[in-house]
Amino acid sequence: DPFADDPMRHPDLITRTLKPRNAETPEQALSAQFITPNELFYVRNHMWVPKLTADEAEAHVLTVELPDGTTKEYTLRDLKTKFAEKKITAVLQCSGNRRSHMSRGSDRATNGLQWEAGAISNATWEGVLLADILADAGFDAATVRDGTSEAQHVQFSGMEAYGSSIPIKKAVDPQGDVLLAYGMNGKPLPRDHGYPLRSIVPGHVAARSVKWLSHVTLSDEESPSQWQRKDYKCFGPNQTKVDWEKAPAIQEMPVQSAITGVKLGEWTAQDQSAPSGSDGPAKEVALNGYAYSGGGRSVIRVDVSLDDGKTWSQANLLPDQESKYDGKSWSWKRWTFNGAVPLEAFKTPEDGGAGHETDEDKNTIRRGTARRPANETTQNTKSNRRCTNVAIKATDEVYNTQPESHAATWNFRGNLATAWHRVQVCTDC
Ligand code: MTE
Ligand code: MO
Repeated sequence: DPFADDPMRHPDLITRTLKPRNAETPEQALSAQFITPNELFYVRNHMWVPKLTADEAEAHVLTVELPDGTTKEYTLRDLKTKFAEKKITAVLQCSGNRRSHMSRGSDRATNGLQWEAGAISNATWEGVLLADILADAGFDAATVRDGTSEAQHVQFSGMEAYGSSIPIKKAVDPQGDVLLAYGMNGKPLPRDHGYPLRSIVPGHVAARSVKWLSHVTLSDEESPSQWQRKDYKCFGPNQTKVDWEKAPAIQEMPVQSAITGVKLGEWTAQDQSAPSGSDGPAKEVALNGYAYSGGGRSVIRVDVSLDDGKTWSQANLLPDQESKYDGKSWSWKRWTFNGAVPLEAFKTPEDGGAGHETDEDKNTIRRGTARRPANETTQNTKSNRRCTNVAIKATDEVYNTQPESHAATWNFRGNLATAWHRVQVCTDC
């Protein structure tokens, strides 16, 4: 059993598969703090977890290979003692984050782990800049700027066989902040997150942040691995013939957001300033969640709709210390919203409403976007239960925003599920 030596995991992580271990951060922990605690950071492993003692870790060798085939070796000790340490607070998000929303929201299955909104986390990473190591190994970054570089890609290989690559431009960009990290939130990297060394590629899909890193290879080609060439790409919703070679590998992430908490409160007389303009009774609702965009683009606004997308208000972006690195923003933003859903927004399915709950408590919500078919009958006909969808979407600093429907961006691998996050809320009217 290659997984026999896998580490112990926190029981609150939501396990999707055990061997290899894939587990998401629970919703509450996504919004409870700006920095995700190490033990609740989501885990995405394609294989087993390499095991090194502390001594083996210090002696762990990173081999850097230049385009002419020459190599230079660095032990972890070398990296820690001979180069300036840099700390970067950055999100990692799997390309499959919210995949289950895409499957349910488009009524079309997708291949892959059916993540909810927890295949994303935020941490402060300690390490050395990849650009410093490449310079020390003898690579001249000026050749990238003047277009004479032989190397177009930096390939990363992990000890267990996983590999992927990033464009050389990102690797040598002084504002790229690509790290070779040995620390996570002030502690050595946990085994699940790459002990003793991993790459951290801020703003890019987490598949490029290679754990248990042992080789860095400069090449005119992308990593030959299946995870670079035959995975982590998107195709059109109705494209039947896919040409893996033609589609670019996902690198920078698009804008994303999710609702991680919903609480219904009392019935109140509605605030006159509500966008619906209604002054009838309304149900208090408190929402929270995260928003993030790739490429260092910061989220500038999160919009909330309490009536399934007809009218919108703005959420509060929390004053979390936003680490801006030369104008780049690698972290998520947390947001909160307090509002009231007007009575008339709650609909029964017969009204063409958002669905009909029969078997849950008053203040619970049903996750995702799945709607029951209109012709579905319900056992509990006495219920006055009415439902509506609350929805959110984020906009980043270049005014990219999230698409309305998953159907529009559906792809069979279920990558980059970034449609509005809709959550059904129900109450007895
Ligand atoms: N690196 C190695 N060596 N092996 C892996 O399976 N998975 C990748 C990336 N790096 C992976 C890897 C993927 S797809 C993701 S989403 C992130 O690691 C997850 O990082 P985490 O487990 O620290 O959250
Ligand atoms: Mo991933």
